[in-house]
Amino acid sequence: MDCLFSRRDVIKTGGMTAMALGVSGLLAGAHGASVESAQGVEQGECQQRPLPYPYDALEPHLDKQTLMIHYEKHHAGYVRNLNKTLQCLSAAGESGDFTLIKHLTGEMAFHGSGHVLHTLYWENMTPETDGRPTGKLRTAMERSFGSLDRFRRQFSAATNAVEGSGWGILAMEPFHGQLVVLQAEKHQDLTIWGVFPLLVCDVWEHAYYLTYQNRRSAYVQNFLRIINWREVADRYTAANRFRMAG
Ligand code: MN3
Repeated sequence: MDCLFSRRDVIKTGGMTAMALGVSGLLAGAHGASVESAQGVEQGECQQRPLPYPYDALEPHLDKQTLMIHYEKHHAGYVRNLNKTLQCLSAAGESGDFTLIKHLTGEMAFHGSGHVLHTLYWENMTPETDGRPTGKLRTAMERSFGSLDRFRRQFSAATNAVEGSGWGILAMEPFHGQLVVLQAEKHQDLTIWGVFPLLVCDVWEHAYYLTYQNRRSAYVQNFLRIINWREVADRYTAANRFRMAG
């Protein structure tokens, strides 16, 4: 079965390229075609990439137990359920029985988005942060938000205010080339179609509750201290290749 993050994606070609592949792979899975196999990627189930650092590497901001449970149980669960869903969609395509198509399509959006966002989340954090955005990413952030400080305040406010379980997301909107801050409820709701996520912060309680309990804003504040801005800049560079701005 084709899938959105197969083993080949571990060979990093830039975060956004992998994510763009992921989106095509997801669609390919839904339609039974095989985008990645056309590029030589082996067939197989969706897989998690290896965590790019040890479980305790982000302490004291994120504790070892939280990371372990989050990666091995929560993220892995989305991948497992995505694989099941893609198998069911493939079976539906073969049999022509689309009785469950509404359910399956919703499941694919939920688990597929969960898998994509967690993959981005692990890789946009680092124990060795480079401090702050630089270069073209910084220029774009200043253009879109006024200043880095205003970005920080908007991102924090939006992320803190996500209703229920969800994500805070810095994204590039390709039609106008603007950077935007979005909230995602669950994993898949409230997006602007076509945006490329550059920086994502998981605010499901499983991401922070062991250390922070109900203090989501303290978690978000510390999350912003462990950003891999180099990775975010790489995603921005890759996203710019998809700009549709006039
Ligand atoms: Mn999570």
